[in-house]
Amino acid sequence: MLRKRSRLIAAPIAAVALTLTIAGYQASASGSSPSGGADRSGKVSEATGPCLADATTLIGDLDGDGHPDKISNPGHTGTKMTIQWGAADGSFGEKHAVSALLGAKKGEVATAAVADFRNDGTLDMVVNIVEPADGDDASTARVAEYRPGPLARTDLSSADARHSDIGDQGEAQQLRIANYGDDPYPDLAILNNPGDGQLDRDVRLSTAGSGPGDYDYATQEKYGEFGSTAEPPAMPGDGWKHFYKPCS
Ligand SMILES: [Ca+2]
Ligand SMILES: [Ca+2]
Repeated sequence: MLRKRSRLIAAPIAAVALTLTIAGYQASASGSSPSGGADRSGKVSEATGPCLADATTLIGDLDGDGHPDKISNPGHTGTKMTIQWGAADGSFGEKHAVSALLGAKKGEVATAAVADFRNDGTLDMVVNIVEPADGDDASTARVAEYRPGPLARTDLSSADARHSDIGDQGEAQQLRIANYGDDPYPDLAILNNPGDGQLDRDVRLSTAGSGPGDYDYATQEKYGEFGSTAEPPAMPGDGWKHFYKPCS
């Protein structure tokens, strides 16, 4: 099943990569400044769009000041994410733990995923903060939101934040970027503990207007996986790679 799907999406990915290459070439050919200083009318994000410094490090503007920031996501899990804000000279500041910026309290687990979920040129974030239950029943997230960029440096808030249902039916242990359906909108894979020893890969598909959508049974059947704490479901580790090319 998985093998069949990966074969089917190989050609579209190649096409997307080619398109990106052409777009990058046109951007440099038209003389856009790579520092992003001159043209602030939306061309900046094209010329300095997000890129991968390595498999777990995304370079892109998260706070909307026009300077790329460094987002590190060790292990792809979304639980150890750090951000270093970029300066005008291209350097990066000190590492801030996303959990601290989000205001996670003692005993809480903060999980985040960063991508341009609406593919509108701004990086966005999905956040989940939950205090895991110690019994069989899962607890509900204290904060579960989709936060379209740009985000505030101080607390990663967004003027357009909205509730996400990722924390309503279980404890999200991991949030990962995924590519389902091979469209330009990054999707979410959630390692979800719904209680009673179950551990599932839940999915949320993104659309142009709204970013990650709500739980949908048909989608879950198609892309999700049911597992247990003893046999956890497989989780994607290459989500960013589908949507962002290496920084050259
Ligand atoms: Ca920035
Ligand atoms: Ca966006």
